[in-house]
Amino acid sequence: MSNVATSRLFVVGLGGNLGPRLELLRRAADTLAATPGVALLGRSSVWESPPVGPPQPDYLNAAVLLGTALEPRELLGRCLEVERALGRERRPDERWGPRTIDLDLLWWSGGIVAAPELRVPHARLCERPFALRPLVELQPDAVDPHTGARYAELAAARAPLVRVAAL
Ligand code: A4P
Ligand code: MG
Repeated sequence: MSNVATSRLFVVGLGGNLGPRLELLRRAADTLAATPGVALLGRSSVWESPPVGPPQPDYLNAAVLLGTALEPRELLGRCLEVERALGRERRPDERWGPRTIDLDLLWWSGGIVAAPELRVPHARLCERPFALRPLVELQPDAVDPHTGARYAELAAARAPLVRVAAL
């Protein structure tokens, strides 16, 4: 049994559409789980969907449930490190472009974070089945702190995604 302090729960979304997609999602989950002070409490399924945004390859998406005493900004910093370690390259001129790996803080147990560099829940969570679906596998009763809407209901109202694997 881990003795990591897990006073905060986070759901981190994983997505990618370049390279060995499934392997990269699994490596991202394992690398996050190896972070000192972070306990991996759950893994969602892996879901495939067409891209939202410019034409590009289809995405795989998943999520992990983490318990930690880290602050949201500290965990965001760790996510950016893991993205870099797995070969993420950012092109400043291109929004929603293809990527090997994208890690987003989708939701946490502490309510709303609204800073220029970090918004939690993720700003586009409610519109995105590929983020909602894995989130509700891990936190079926979670609600949007802005509106009180249940994420499970928002996910159910969207077209179903294709489940391709366990994470
Ligand atoms: N940032 C602010 N809030 C957060 C948060 N909650 N989690 C800031 C993570 N980062 C957050 O992110 C830019 C900056 O956002 C970060 O440095 C952080 O300070 P980024 O990863 O460089 O940019 P991005 O991911 O391209 O931007 P964005 O707007 O977050 O993209 P999305 O919304 O993640 O969309 N289609 C499918 N089917 N599946 C996908 O996963 N993903 C995208 C990217 C587009 N289409 C997709 C998918
Ligand atoms: Mg991102």
